[in-house]
Amino acid sequence: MAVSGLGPYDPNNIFAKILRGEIPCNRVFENEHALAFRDIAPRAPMHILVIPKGPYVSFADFSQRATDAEIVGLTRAIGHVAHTLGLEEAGYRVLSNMGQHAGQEVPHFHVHLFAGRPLGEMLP
Ligand code: IU
Repeated sequence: MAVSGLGPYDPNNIFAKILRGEIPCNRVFENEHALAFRDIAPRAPMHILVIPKGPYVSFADFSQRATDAEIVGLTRAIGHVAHTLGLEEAGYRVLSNMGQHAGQEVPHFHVHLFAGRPLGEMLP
């Protein structure tokens, strides 16, 4: 599926390689449908990426093609990471860049989880 200039799913994108174990990541959680790992260039004290294990380019692609189980699996993974890392009391931000105008760089759907400092009113 081609959306917002991202093109069809590229099985050689960096997150696909992480999922196949070809490139290491700093893993924090994994379930049947999702993997969570620390962002390589953190923009907050806690900056974690949560990605589906399936081949989805973006949020648009994921929301249209993923199964209910995959959507639940990814959502629960985000909540589980935030809960187990103790982020709920001070708060955190969940964000996904979709396509060119949002600045999505990696063409495998991912959700950012930011925490560990006041994040301000604007997005990071
Ligand atoms: P974006 O929403 O597509 O802009 O976010 C991509 C993120 O992936 C960005 O925060 C990068 O620092 C991060 N990242 C990573 O964690 N590991 C990598 O090997 C690469 C990018 I390339």
